[in-house]
Amino acid sequence: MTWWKEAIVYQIYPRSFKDSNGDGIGDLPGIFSKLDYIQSIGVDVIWLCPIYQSPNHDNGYDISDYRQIMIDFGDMSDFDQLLEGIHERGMKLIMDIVPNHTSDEHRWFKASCESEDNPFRDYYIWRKGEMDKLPNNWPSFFSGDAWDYDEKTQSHYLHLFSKKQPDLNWENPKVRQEMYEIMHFWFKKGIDGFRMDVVSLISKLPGLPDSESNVFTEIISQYYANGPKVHKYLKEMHKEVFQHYDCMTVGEGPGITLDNALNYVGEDRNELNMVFHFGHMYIDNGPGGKYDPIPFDLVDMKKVFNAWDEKLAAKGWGSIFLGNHDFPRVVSRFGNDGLYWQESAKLIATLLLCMRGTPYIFQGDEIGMTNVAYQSIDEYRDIETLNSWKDAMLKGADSENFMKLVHQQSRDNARTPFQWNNSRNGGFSEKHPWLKSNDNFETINVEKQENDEHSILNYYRKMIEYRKQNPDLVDGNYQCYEVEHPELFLFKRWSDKNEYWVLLNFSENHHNVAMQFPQSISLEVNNYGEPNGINRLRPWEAKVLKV
Ligand code: TEU
Ligand code: CA
Repeated sequence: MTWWKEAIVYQIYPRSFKDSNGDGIGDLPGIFSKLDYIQSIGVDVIWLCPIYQSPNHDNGYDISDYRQIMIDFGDMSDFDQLLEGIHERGMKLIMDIVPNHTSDEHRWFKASCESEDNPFRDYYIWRKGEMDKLPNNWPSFFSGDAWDYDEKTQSHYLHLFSKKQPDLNWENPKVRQEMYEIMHFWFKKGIDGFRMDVVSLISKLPGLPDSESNVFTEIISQYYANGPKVHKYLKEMHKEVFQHYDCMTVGEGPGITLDNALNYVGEDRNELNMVFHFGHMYIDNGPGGKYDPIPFDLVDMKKVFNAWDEKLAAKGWGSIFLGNHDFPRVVSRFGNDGLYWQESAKLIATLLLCMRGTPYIFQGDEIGMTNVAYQSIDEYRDIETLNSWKDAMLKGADSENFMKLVHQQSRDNARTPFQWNNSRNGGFSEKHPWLKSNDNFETINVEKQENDEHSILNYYRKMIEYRKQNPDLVDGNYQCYEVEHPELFLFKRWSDKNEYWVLLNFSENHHNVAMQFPQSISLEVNNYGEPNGINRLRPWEAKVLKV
């Protein structure tokens, strides 16, 4: 099996992982100092969120120089040391690259604004016209319009994200070459692959037509994603860059659906190894998006997993994730962060590590970090949260109600400082961190869980070890049972040689599993200390059985 199929990935949000120099911001030496910890979890690949030079309007997803390290995070020698430390421990590193847009402070964009005949003009997407007449009706991902006006040349430029993130014009072959050279630059340093930010959006619809939908997820899939040349570009990228290295590629793919996924990851396509799709991540979004939520339904989630597994089974490969730096904490969102915090965090680990595909663990989920609820909007830092707040207040929303939504949905839920121990700021930093620590660091932290063999952390270690010893869990067949059951997620994994059953109770209720298991079945992993009958499931109980 290829290494990236067997791998388990650990995602680091550098700003929030570990501060080494007391400025309140996580950094590369901080990560370096924790490599033994990361290795001890048993993961194989580290995915680093962007660490390039950036004015940090969107925490590094607005890059102003793709070949420099962000000053807050250290310098190139810190990077080289980190990469060496990762490789010395037998792990690999994938970098996060943002090919769809740059910062407005990137020298390309500054030049592009200079004049209509500047050689960099066509690096971006400009439309000449009057200030209050927008080129089309597209909304940005971060509230407001996807266009901003530049007086100097009396033109609008397109930005699908914030106005400080102008979209690049991939039609321009020079833009594509620049991006390929940047990738070579990092591969030559020895990195092992890329996670590619919103790569599904790089090819724009010809003529940039008005959207006829008001439902944001529809706008993404019908107007922003999967443009007519996206596969041309990805094949070119593969030919120019990826095929020269033994690397792993995963494309972040808002708008990628079951119907077009294989065009990106089909084995015969020479494009990407994997994509992140959002089928399950947008599941509780209403028509207005994440700040218009609808109740989460386990049956819907199972159907998403089942359909994607089936789609990719024969000639593709999936990525399995339940959270990242853009979503609420998994235990708060899909589990129970109150009475059954411990059990449900372990249940989520069981799901992640028993599915077919490459699992991605987001930092802190391995200790069950939870959502945060700051009192005031002033404590929040995330641009999406702050823009949504402003937008809602302008529209006259009730601030108390909207604050509840912020507590539930904000991306800052995932970005609070990592909780290492019960000292000041959870051991993340000596100084006031850039984003306030979650108050619960005294009860939820690494140090405490290291000393408890039944901790969530030690369960992750056990589950990872178990997956490694039972590789049929990586690529064996998958079948879900009792799909319509609203509280149980039951599935079988098997090969010619082995058969596994995974029983997950996503509720506080006791359940009996109707299945008849053979006498010879054994209980291999369980998130409760004391075993009970094979068919019985206690609240949030998770079991892995082997025939
Ligand atoms: O995210 C793209 C994306 O689809 C998100 O905007 C997502 O829909 C939203 O955050 C859910 O609330 C990527 C990065 O992961 C994100 O951090 C960046 O802000 C964004 O691209 C722009 O680069
Ligand atoms: Ca620092």
